[in-house]
Amino acid sequence: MQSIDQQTQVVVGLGKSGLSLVRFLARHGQTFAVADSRENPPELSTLQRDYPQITVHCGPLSSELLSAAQVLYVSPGLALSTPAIQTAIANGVIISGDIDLFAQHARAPIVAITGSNAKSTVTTLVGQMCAAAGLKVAVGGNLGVPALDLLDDAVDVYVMELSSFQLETTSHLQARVAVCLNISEDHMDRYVDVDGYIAAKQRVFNHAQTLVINRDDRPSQPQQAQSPTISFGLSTPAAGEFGLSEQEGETYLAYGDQHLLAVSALKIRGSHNYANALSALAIGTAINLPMAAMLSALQEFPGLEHRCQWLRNVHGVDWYNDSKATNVGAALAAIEGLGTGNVGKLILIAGGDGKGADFSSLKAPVAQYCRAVIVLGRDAERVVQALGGAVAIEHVTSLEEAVLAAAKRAHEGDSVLLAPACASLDMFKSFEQRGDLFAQAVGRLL
Ligand code: UMA
Ligand code: ADP
Repeated sequence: MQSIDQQTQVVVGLGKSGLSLVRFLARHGQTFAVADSRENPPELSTLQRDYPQITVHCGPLSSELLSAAQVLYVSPGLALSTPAIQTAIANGVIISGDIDLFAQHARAPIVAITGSNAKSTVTTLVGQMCAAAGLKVAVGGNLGVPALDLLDDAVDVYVMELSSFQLETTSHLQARVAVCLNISEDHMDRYVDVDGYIAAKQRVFNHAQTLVINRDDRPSQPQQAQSPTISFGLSTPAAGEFGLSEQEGETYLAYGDQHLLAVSALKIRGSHNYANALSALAIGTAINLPMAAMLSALQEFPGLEHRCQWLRNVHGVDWYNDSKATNVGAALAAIEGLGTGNVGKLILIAGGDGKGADFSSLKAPVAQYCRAVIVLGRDAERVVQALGGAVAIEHVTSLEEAVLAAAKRAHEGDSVLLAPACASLDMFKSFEQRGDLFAQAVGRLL
């Protein structure tokens, strides 16, 4: 057993990231301890089975242990404001995380993708573009495989989804390309104010070689850009920019004055998804992917499950599953994204665990694009209050009921959209379960 004062490094947190750190540090023959504030962290049994020699401290974090370290590798789920971590910082302990170590050991360029929404969609799409270009690509981070588990000298490019939590502990990213896709309020239970949240996201740009910038979204842009930038947005692009361009009644993805692909050729729907396609093209351009490979991947991309996913058409009504709209920004994007292109109206299904969010920004787009809103879940009444009579409202107590209510209210040409603007945890195990149950109920419609 190692004593506390021999430990110069402590892995704080024993979930997925913590275990990936343990594997990495052990593989490199390093001495370290592990601490987790939970009595029984998720990866404890794996650690005890595979690394019985490593000291683990479970239960309330000890300031003494953490302050005696030189470096803490803090897991993303733990706030840096945690008192024992703050004491360690005050004692001069260096704070780092898995992404820092990953970046220091990656031998291939890193594409770093953050933002409040669309990270998983764009990360997956860029990964598919790289594969279509014949590159050996590793995709992960906040999505899927933890960063350190991706390290492999045979990889040509890493495409990484990064959360604000991961970026907080990252000082050495130096991405080949960095993007913050968009900013809308989220995780306000973790940050003092929205500025703290934005500052964490903006760390993605630190020492990046090329910055990809959303020209429609000021808060997502770096304060000052010293590196070359490529912008994307829904307006007509200037030379060197990505945007949308109209010709003979058709809307095209465009690069400067070059029309690339009609949006009608995409499988992903809604103007927010056009922005996602444009951001992926900008990222791919920054790493010199051939345009033909990018466009072929883009045309094939069906989108991810539970993200504005088209399910079926029943009696002239399209049904969409956007269960991943767990915050107001994502729901707004879906309502506006589908609403603008639609001939009919939307029937919105919303509500759940609102995480203390302010729903008032839903009122105007709901009034403009929706025929009715079906509400359910713990914060249903808060959604109703925020909508302030903008549209017809119906309360239900289950998703099954919501589907039947929406089917009754929809007219031919309308779309029904599950975009709850809320987390699912008051009624479901996860947003995936909520989306699956919705899809099953829609599948049963005759
Ligand atoms: N926790 C404690 N005590 C500890 C350590 C953690 O109570 O000592 C709690 C945290 O408060 C949190 C939970 O344990 O509620 C998980 O935290 P973690 O840091 O151990 O999480 P990991 O299992 O390492 O998973 C993390 C990401 N999770 C979070 O950031 C909360 C995963 O993203 C990511 O896939 C994984 O690392 C690999 O990189 C998930 C996520 O929800 C998908 N991310 C958030 C999001 O997308 O909104 C940011
Ligand atoms: P993340 O990984 O950032 O959570 P996802 O790709 O999983 O991103 O999508 C999360 C939610 O954001 C989904 O509800 C999706 O429909 C919505 N969304 C997709 N693109 C955008 C966009 N450009 N702006 C805002 N919301 C978006």
